[in-house]
Amino acid sequence: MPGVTPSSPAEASSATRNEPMTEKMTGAQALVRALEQVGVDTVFGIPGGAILPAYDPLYDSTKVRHVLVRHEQGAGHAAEGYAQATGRVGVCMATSGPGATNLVTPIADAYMDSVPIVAITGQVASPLIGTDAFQEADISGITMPITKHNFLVTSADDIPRTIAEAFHVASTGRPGPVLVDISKDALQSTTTFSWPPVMQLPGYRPVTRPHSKQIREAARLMTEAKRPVFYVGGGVHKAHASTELLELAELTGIPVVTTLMARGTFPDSHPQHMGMPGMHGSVSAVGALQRADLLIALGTRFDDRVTGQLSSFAPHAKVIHADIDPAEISKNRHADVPIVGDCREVIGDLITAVRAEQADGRKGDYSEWWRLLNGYKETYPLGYEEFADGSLAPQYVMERLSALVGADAIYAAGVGQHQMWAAQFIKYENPGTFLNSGGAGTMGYAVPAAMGAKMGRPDKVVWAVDGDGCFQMTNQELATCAIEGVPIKVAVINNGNLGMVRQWQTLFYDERYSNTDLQRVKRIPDFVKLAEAYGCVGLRCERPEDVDETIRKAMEITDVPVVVDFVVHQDAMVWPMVAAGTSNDDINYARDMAPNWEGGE
Ligand SMILES: Cc1ncc(C[n+]2csc(CCOP(=O)(O)OP(=O)(O)O)c2C)c(N)n1
Ligand SMILES: [Mg+2]
Repeated sequence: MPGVTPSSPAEASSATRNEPMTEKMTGAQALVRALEQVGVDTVFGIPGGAILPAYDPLYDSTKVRHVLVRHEQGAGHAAEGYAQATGRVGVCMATSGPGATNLVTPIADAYMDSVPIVAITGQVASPLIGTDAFQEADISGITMPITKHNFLVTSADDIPRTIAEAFHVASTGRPGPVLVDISKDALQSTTTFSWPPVMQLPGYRPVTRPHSKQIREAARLMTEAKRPVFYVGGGVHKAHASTELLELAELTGIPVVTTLMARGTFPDSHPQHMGMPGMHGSVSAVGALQRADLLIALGTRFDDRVTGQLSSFAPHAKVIHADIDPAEISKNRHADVPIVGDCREVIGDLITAVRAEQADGRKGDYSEWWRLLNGYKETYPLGYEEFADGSLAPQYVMERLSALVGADAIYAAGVGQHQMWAAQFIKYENPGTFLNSGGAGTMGYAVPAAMGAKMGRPDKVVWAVDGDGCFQMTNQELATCAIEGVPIKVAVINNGNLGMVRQWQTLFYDERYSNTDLQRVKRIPDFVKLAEAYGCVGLRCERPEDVDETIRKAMEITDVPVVVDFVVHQDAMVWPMVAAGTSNDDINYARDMAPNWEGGE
């Protein structure tokens, strides 16, 4: 990965050549020194008994800024937001037992969305491990299935090497979370620090160069196809390949869909962009996949939220599947042309191969295909219901945010209806500008992720778009933002409900609203007062005519965090929708309204 985090300790050492190569110090000092050497500038965490030795030398570090969060879950999501916004490894730190277990949710989240983070936890002293000691939890065991790799370190001598390995594993190949659990006695004992350490990762050699035969076959299929589609996932941005994607798309003229994790990787304004596929995707994107004769799947994993019922997904399509993780290929859908490699290299090689095809006089003809797809686009644009009583439609808030804040900002969404509206109605033009919890669907992601993103990219305007339910899970990090001077903006889409769950109750449970009403009438809590209590500015907006002015006001405040309570109608629903487990062909673009696929043909 480009950026400050070195991909190998050798690179790290070159920047600090003049420092002594070996020195006596404690394990804790070695930990802090190793973090400095791998280029860490920000750590999100909370101290406690087992990790306390590490916090002492951290206090003196001039290179590593520790951000004291209010809950370890916030630390983990902040590390994710930092990583997603910067392309570097995010770092969080916690003590043993409950501190460590509070990191489980963000670690799982990072695993599902392939986000490179390193979580450092203190562990009870090694003689106590396995004795049910105070604040003991087997965090490496607990996180085994949700980390790319994890380490339990019980000797100070192993700390620098383990840190180097952790950052290398987190950031190379398919990125992901790595946990380093260090016993208290390892932090306290003395070691000789030397850098760079020799990494011991036998068998870890991610394949990045695609096979040329597969690339040639892929280019041939692309030229021959009549109805091809680029199905682009989060891996393309992770490989920093959006420029190459644009070039390949324009070279071939093939339509592009961008998944929830890939929003912004291809510009929304581009005429070849068909929108987001999946459960709440656009009719044009879903229709393109269903009717395709070739999918060129790039850094994506055929998630059930995209495929719907797998057996009826894109039934006529051959599949080219490129991914850096061989385990993804043919996991859910058979790949006719499997390509293992880094998406940037894959796309670069595809450009060369397609050029060669074209030089030999073979060029794809997709004119019929475009006639059909443009018909879908025109007939079934994204739309929404406005309310006769003059109350606010949440989708309108998104449209105005998009128009007034623009595509240079970074947006971080929570999970629920507001997340889908943010994916649909904010227009993304740049990669890495829409952060959200796609794989795990973690409520509470938005505020801390926005904080991490803003700390990683202080030059950017960062908006959290959160639900009233999600916001109540992690809004304590507003205190961190206010104290640390991280002026994020939060748009709470306050529909008074766990809206997405309510939507399913409306559609599938006979409007029996069991435990989804957050009792907004009582205004508990009052989000404006809550914001003020946290040292932020609180604004409220309840009418469409006030939206622009409220957003402008929020944009003018740049020194403290701002929370806007957008009070919206509770009955707004997310459309289009493919009901879970059904075929994408049965998408509805409004309640009981299905597209006429043939009509466009
Ligand atoms: C931690 C967690 N708990 C429960 C859920 C299930 N869930 C998904 S969406 C949702 C409702 C979210 O409510 P809110 O934040 O108000 O967003 P809205 O859908 O109303 O926009 C719930 C409870 C979840 N995704 N994550
Ligand atoms: Mg809600």
